[in-house]
Amino acid sequence: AEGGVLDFSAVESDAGATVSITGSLRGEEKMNSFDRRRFLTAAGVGVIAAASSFTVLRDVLAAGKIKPTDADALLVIDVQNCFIPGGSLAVKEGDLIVPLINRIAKSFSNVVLTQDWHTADHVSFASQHPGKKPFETIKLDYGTQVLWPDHCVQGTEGAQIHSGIDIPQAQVVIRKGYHRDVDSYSAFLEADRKTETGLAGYLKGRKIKQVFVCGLATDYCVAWSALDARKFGFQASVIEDACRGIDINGSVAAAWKDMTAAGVKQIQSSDFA
Ligand code: VGL
Ligand code: ZN
Repeated sequence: AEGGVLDFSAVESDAGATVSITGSLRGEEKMNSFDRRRFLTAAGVGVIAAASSFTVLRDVLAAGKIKPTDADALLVIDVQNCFIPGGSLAVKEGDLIVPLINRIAKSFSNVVLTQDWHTADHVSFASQHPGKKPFETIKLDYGTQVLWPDHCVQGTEGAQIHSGIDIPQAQVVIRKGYHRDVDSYSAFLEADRKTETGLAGYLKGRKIKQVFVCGLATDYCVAWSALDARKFGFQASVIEDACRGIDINGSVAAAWKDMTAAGVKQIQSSDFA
C-alpha cells in the first residue's frame, strides 16, 4: 500500500492456487459502505490466500532441497590461482564455479577451505625429475605419481585462494602437500595413505557427520577428498557443477565411478535451496 492505495496484482503459484485482486482505495468516495465492506473482506481473504499461496510456493520450491545443518560442512577444495585459467596448472572453466560456490556457501555455517601447498622442490613437480615432462608418471615408494607443472608453491600468488571466493564465515583452511617427498590430493590423507592432515579429527571434534565437496579438480583433489571422507565415516556428496576436472585419459569418468561405488552422492548446486 502506498499513499492509501492498496493494489494487488495476480499471484500464481506452481501449486495451482491463483489469487487475483485488484483494488484501489483512491476511489473510496465512490464506494458506499456496503461496497467498502465487501471490498475489504475480499481483500482480506485475498491477503490470506496470497500469503498461503506464497507459503505453498515456498514449500514447493524448497521440497527436496538440501538445507545444511550444524552437522554438515562444505569443503571448498583448492580454488587457487594456479588452478584457474591463466594459472600454471589451469583447469578449464575453473573460474566458472566461483559464483556457484559462493552461493552454496551462504547456507552453510561450517565451511573448510583447502590449499594445495607445495615446497618449491616438490616431488610431484616434473621439473624435479630430469627428462620427465608434465603429465608423465613416475613410480615412488607410495605408488604411481603423476608429474605436474610447478604449482601452488607455499607463499606464492599462485597458491592464494582465488580472490572471487567470498566466504567470510569459513573457519578452517587446511593446507596439504607440504611434505616435499609426499603429494596429497586428499584433504584428509597424504599420498602415502597413512599421514593425516588433521581434517578428519577436526570434523569429528566439531560433531560434523556429513560433507559436501566442491572445487578443483573433480578427478584429483575433489575425488580423493570425497573418497577419504567416506573412509573416515562421513556421509559425502560432490556438487558436480561446482567442480571442474583436469580430465587426463577419462579420469573424470573414472573418478565418478569410484566415488559412486564408495557411496559418494553426485548432486548439483541447484539441489540447495
Ligand atoms: C591437484 C593436481 C596436482 C588438485 C593438485 O587440486 O586437484 N591436482 N595438485
Ligand atoms: Zn598439487
